[in-house]
Amino acid sequence: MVSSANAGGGTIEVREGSATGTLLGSCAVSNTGSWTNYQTVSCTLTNSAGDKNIYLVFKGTGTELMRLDYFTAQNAGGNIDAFSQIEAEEYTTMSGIQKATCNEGGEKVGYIENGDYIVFNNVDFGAGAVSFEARVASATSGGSIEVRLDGLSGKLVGTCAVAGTNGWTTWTTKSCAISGATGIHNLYLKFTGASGYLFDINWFKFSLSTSTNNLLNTLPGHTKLKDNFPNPFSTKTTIHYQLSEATPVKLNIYNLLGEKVATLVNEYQAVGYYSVEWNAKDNNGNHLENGLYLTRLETGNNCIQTTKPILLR
Ligand SMILES: [Ca+2]
Repeated sequence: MVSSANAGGGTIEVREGSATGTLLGSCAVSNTGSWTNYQTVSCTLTNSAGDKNIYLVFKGTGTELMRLDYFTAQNAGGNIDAFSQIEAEEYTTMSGIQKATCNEGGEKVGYIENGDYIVFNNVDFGAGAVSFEARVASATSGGSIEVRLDGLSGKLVGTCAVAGTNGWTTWTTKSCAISGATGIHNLYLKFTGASGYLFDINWFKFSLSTSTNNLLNTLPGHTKLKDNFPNPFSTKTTIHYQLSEATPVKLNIYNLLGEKVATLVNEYQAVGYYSVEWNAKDNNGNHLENGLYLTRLETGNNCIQTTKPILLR
C-alpha cells in the first residue's frame, strides 16, 4: 500500500539477502496524486519459494519517491503450466528429500529414498498430457517415479522407471507415457525403489501429443493470453497465447500512457498455441525505457486480454 507525490513515482525492488542480492521482483509505483492518497500496487515475484531475508530497495529520482504503509506476499495464484519445464526443486511441499546444487545449473532434488515425494499444486494439464519426461541422474540402480494426481494415493497417471546413469552428475532425460491427466490438479511425484538413495531430479515436464489422432483433443478450449516469461526481463521475453477459434489477431504492447509502442502480431491466425518473443524494442527498432508495459491481445470477437511485462536492464 503506497502513496507518492513524486512526479515519476519510483520502483520497489524485492531482493534476496542484501540490497544488491538476487532480484526477485520489481514493483513500479506511479504518482498517486498526493502523499495521503494510498493505492495498492502489486508485482510478480520469481524464485521466491522458501524462507528468505528480503530487502525492499527503493529506486527512482527526486528527494522523496513514495510512502509505504504495508506490504504482503501472496502464494502464486497462477497455475503451473504442465508443458513448460518445471524445476523439481520448486515444489509446493515435499517429504524426505533435500535440495542440492545441480552441476547442470540451479538446484536439484536429491537424497531421494523409497516413499519420498514432492508435490506441485495447481498444475494445468489442459486438454491432456500424453508423456512425462524427467531429467535424472543416479549412481545407484535407480527406482521409479509414480505420477499421481491430487494425493499420495491419488490417481496414477504414469510410472517412470529410472535406471542408473553411473553417477550423480551424469544426467539423462527419461520419458514415459501418461494417460488420464487433464485439467488442473495437484501433482504428486512419488518415488519408489530399493533401500538407499534412488536418483536425483533436476527438472521435469509433460508433453502434448503432436500426432494427428490426438490433435483435436489437444486444441485450446478457450482463447487466452498468458503471462510473459521471464518477467521482469532485460533483453527479451516470450509471450504465449492460445486461440480457440480462427480469428484476426492483434498483439500489441502499450506503455502506461496508453500509447502503442510495438506491434508483435497483426494477422489472421488458426486455432492453436502461439508464442512470440518481444525484444523490448519499439516498431522502429529502438530500445524502450525501463518500466511497466501492457501486452494486449485483441481477437475478432472483441476478446481483449492484457498482461503486464516489466522491462528492466
Ligand atoms: Ca533444477
